[in-house]
Amino acid sequence: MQSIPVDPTRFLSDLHTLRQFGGDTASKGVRRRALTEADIAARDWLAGRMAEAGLTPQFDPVGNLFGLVDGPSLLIGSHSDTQPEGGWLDGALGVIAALEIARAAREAGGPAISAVSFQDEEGRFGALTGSSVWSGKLPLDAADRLTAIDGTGFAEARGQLGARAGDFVDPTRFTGFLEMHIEQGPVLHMAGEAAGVVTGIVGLRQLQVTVQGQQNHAGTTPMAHRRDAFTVAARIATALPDRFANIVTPQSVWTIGHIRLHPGSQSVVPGRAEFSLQWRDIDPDRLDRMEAAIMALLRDTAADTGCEISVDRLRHDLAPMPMDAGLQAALSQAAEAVAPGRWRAMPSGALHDASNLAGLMPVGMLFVPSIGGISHAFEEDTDEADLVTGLDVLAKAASLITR
Ligand code: HGY
Ligand code: MN
Ligand code: MN
Repeated sequence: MQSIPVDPTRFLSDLHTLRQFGGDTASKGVRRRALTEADIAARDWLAGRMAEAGLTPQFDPVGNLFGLVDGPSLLIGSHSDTQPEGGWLDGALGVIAALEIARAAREAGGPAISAVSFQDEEGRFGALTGSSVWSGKLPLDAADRLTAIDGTGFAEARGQLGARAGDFVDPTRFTGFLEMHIEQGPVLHMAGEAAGVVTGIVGLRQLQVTVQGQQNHAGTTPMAHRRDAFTVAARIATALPDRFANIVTPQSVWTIGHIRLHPGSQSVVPGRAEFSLQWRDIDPDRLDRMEAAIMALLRDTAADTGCEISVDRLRHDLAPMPMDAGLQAALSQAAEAVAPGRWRAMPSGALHDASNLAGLMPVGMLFVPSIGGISHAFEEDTDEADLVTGLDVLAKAASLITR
């Protein structure tokens, strides 16, 4: 089967170079939050590698970085920003695989392949912010009102791009989108398999919940007289499993990932607790039922405790998104050719920029194994042989798709 003649050594070398930007000294992990100095420096390096590969680098107004070929092309890519304590492969793998395949395609005289690194996939400001704005799902003025946990505004942060920022790239120039990504879960690694052809990406919803109790003295306030905002927040967190019992499946997930107590002093009963509550599922109807259960729980808790409980939608909803059947077929054919019998079709419990592009063009995703299923942590890793296998599958699939 014909493929694009990729260079695994060059691919791995670029992957390890990208890891240096914001690299942790004691692990392979990375700190490269969206639009920080490390992120922008990494994108400047990437733009240089794109130019050396004969692609035309173009930053758009929100920091998405494209490596373009003239005319219609298949777009391949992911994101190069990370979580606060990120793994070296989350996003970066798909960006460097895109660079290598686009570069090798140009060296071979075709097919026409462009590359992209989207901005703020990891939600320092919103959720999949760069691809949400680019795909038209999030208006730029709404994105500019987003703020990071440290109070930095998105408008202020993207202003650091300075003269780099060009126009938005027209999505209609692309014939489809492929994203390779680490699985970030345990399935492939536990099964000893090399590749996952993604069938669909979960939907996500997220609320910012504020519990307003009564700030008070930690020594003189009897327990029965307290309206302790943290205790009420904890009560909500521990009540969720029961409220979800008849709604969720083993694939449904919910997370309280960030909580802030006011005033945050050891000798003060916290008067206010603000926490994020995120839930995900592949079924939109189940997302609705989970939301109804959450709102009922918040109402009941407010009535029982006398605390005021309010919610804000932290980010725009992300609907569950099926992957294109044709691209799934090409990825499956390529996986069977490269790793016969060592691949599977599977859903994605993680979000990806591919979700945002699915409404604009045919979209497909490919997973490679995560050792121990660990991700969003410095320990995230994948055997280099599996990285190269993934690159070979992706290159073959790209060759099939563009034939
Ligand atoms: O949260 C996610 O699923 C993605 O990895 N940012
Ligand atoms: Mn990612
Ligand atoms: Mn991630």
